[in-house]
Amino acid sequence: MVVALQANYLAVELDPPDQDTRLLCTRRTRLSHRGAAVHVGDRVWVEAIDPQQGRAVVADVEPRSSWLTRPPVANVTAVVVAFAMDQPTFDPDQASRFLLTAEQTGLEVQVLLTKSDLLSSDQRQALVQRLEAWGYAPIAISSTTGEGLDMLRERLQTQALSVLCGPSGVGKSSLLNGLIPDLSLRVGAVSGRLQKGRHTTRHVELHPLGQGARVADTPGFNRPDLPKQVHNLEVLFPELRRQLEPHPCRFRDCLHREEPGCGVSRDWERYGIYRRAVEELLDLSRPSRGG
Ligand SMILES: Nc1nc2c(ncn2[C@@H]2O[C@H](COP(=O)(O)OP(=O)(O)O)[C@@H](O)[C@H]2O)c(=O)[nH]1
Ligand SMILES: [Mg+2]
Ligand SMILES: [Zn+2]
Repeated sequence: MVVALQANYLAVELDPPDQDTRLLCTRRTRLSHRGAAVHVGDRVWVEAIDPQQGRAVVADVEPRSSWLTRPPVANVTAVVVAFAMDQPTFDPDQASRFLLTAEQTGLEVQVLLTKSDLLSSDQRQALVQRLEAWGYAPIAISSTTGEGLDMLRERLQTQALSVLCGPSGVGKSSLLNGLIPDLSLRVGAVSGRLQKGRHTTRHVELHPLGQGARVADTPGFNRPDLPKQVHNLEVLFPELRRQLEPHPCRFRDCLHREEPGCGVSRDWERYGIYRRAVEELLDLSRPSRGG
């Protein structure tokens, strides 16, 4: 599996993960000629292995089972989305953009609420319940106190390849450092506004988490785009999905915007976020009126 891209080289680990099997690889020219891009997460065939130098050549790429564009990672099996309980303050709009992006993969989505040490237990519980009402089962976690780390490790170990995403500064790299003792990823300070947009995690790299499980830390970016298809939105909100599964709306192609007779309730926290997302996507798809 390709675990990192380093300039023109691919860092490849043999399966199952094992410390001593990392190979620095070039790629066969016919691979480049075929235009086959090789990405982190790809399963590849290597040849011309030089165990002394730890070198090899990538000869071919296996078909992908999934493909994430941002960050570019192949064969992801689960998406883990981290939000800070505080510092930075929980932002429901930003969180929803990350969650919609994660839901678009169709993969399992696990929510983490980080820096739980910064809130009182009442405040923590309120935030956990809020995310539960959104249809998630969040894990409250703190790299400072260690809360939730064991549960997270167990979850991740059941997944061949998890990707950890979320806004920058929420503590993703700190979490991985806590999970994988020898890792020492760079951790960024988030003091003040000047630090916004400064991302200390610059490349996607996969880290082993025991037998057959890997996790990727991802460079932070703070405002993912909305999904492109307005009619897909309803399936990307788990709490709306749950509402529609037993009682599908009787109108085909309904966008559930208070159309007379539409059965979708307005009584859920993110209804406003859903509505704004619908309007934004409809605006984008309208032909521009001059200018
Ligand atoms: N209070 C508290 N601070 C944390 C925790 N985890 C990370 N931090 C701090 O948050 C900042 C950003 O952490 P980092 O891991 O780089 O976040 P990333 O950008 O998501 O990778 C650093 O100053 C960390 O020391 C935590 O559990 N509790
Ligand atoms: Mg980081
Ligand atoms: Zn409807």
